[in-house]
Amino acid sequence: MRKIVEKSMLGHAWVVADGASESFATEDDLVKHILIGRGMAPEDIPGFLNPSVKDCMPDPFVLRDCEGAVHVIANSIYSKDKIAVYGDYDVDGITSTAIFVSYLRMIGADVVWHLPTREGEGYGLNKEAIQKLHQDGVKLLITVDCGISGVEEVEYAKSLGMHVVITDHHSPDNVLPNADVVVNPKRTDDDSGLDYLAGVGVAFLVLVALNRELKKSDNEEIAQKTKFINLLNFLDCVALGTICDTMALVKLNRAFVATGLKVLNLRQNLGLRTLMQIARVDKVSVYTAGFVLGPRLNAAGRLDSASPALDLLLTDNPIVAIDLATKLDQMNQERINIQNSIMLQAAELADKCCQSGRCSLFVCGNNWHGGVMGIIAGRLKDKYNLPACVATRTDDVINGSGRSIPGINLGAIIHDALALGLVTEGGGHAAAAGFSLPVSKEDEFCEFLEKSVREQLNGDRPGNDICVDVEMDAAGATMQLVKKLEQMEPFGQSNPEPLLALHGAVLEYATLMGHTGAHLHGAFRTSAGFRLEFVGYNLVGTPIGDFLLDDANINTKIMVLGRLKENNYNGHRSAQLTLEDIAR
Ligand SMILES: [Mn+2]
Repeated sequence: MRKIVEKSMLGHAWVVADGASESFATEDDLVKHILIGRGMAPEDIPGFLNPSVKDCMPDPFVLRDCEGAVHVIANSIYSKDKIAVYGDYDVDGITSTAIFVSYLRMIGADVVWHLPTREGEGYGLNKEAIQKLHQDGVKLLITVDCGISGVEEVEYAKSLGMHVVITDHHSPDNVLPNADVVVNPKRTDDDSGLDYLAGVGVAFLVLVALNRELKKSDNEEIAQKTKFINLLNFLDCVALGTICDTMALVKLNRAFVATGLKVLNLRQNLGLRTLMQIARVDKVSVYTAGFVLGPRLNAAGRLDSASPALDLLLTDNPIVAIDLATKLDQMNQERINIQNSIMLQAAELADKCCQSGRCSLFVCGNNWHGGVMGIIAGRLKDKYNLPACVATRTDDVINGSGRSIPGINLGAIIHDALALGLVTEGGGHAAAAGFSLPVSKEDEFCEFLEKSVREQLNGDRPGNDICVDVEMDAAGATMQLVKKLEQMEPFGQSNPEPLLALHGAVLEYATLMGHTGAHLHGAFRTSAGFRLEFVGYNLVGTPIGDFLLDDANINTKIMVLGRLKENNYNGHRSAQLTLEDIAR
């Protein structure tokens, strides 16, 4: 890594990967340089630039026990058993349930579903729900995006005589549930290399395998039905779940999302089409999937039950779709209001926490709404660049959610805390985790979190360096460059939009933008003599905002850091820099 700026206005060092900054003969090479600078092997680049499900799709049987799952499910279908799909209240869980239920309905199976409530039931399998399903005559229980830690619950379902197929992508504990079959790429004995899939990605692969099996079936009626099924149509849901679960958009995930966005934009799913209309989404991108559609699908589960979101994905009635989409839109607004009021309190506590010199944040309030803990933890993590846990205290119990920064495995910390008895329930991934503990353990947990984070940091403070993809003259920031960089789409987790450090930008003007007074826009002049327009979100009140809005700095030559996008203003297309930092 080569340092190009020691200390920017926001206090960061800017570094570029060696090799990424070499002069490039053509712009094609620029994209290649960026990818190599990000650590990609040259031979992987062509596949990356042309993501196709056909090329990336493995035989689903590479997933450990996928074959077994297909047999158990197919047998239930042949015997006309009642099947329950058991999911989760977040977008990944809802979309997983939607594709499984849709498929089983298409094939003519007798299928019901269950999504637990966040507050009443909590994440994962629970015995009350299993008992209810059993009473309703369910013979086969299929979990999606959950189930891997339900050892006791699976035991219970088996004792009632149910068959159980687990499909999940969460990290297993030491003991796997004693289900008929467990499909989970994170099983230690699974060597598919597909551990980066979302729950909906795992569910999709099982469906691909199941469909292939049923096609060959002796049962004419079922084999006939498979002829009318095109599983690629489910990729709208697969893309949504993968994006909203913030999975890395690499390999098969990248192909799922690239193709899934196309399916989303065909607007085949009535519910999603209606939600797009109500949310005024013209074209779905990773951004709109993650920040416009996702929050609306999540909103119901945050406030109450996620069922309306699943109903929306499954409905074929336009009146019902409008009704549900409107309801989700309103619930999302309600969620934002709740979140904003809690955010004010949480930010104050986090400030104190941070001033004490901690490397981890733990903030807890009385009777905060549990459904927004994860979102607030994410905001605090971004603001302070520290792993953040946000929790609500109700009676004697604390329930919380955490979000972590690269390099700190929060899921492992929660697992350790569970093993030590500091939390009563908990689990998660490196970047996100959830937990519950008694109030009496609050201080001890808070200290354990700090100690564990410090151990993982190994004496460092979380990195303050910004990795730049390309260092170049501002004169190169043109529409041609934007078009080249678009080859790297879809952007998202593990594939951010390229970050450019541009030399020789001369400030022409800057002014406030929008009604909140937090954003800026303006223009730089470049050595080529043209204007490069910029926008800066939430920069007012920062050293950058102060610099740009000071007329004394007009005509000053600076280095600017940002991402280049196409700006379409009344049909006039131009390259526009989303400004993130400045160096003198
Ligand atoms: Mn998930």
